[in-house]
Amino acid sequence: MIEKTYTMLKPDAVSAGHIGEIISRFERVGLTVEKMELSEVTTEQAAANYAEHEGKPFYEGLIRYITSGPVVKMVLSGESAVAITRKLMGATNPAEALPGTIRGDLGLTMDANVIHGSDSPESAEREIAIFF
Ligand code: IDP
Ligand code: MG
Repeated sequence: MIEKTYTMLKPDAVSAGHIGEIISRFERVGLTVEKMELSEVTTEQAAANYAEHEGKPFYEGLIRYITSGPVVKMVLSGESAVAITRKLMGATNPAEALPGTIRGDLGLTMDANVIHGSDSPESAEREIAIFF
């Protein structure tokens, strides 16, 4: 099914100059960039995006990190866009992400794990409304 997903290149990806590399990986599998913006995330947007994690020990650090510098916000579309994007991203912890995945190749820590991607079409719809 053709669907949309929300993807965000985190501050470490932008400061390390990995924007082009990551977008290339998505384009290579046939996903389409529908919308894209480089800007900072507000505290309100961060809290809405990560509402499911409120109260967890890493929550405050996560909000601080995602608001610490410019990010690239994107809407990608294509066949199974959510699942394909998650597969290309790799495991949440870069130490466990396989080589060949975005986090496995470019990530170092749980905070600086390069990229956010929606985990379901429903999350994608909610997250796109937060950022666009
Ligand atoms: P995801 O980004 O792979 O969907 P989630 O579990 O939704 O992973 O967590 C959101 C973000 O919160 C992660 O990308 C990571 O940056 C951070 N995070 C998740 N779990 C931990 C943890 O146990 N310690 C520190 N940071 C975490
Ligand atoms: Mg998640």
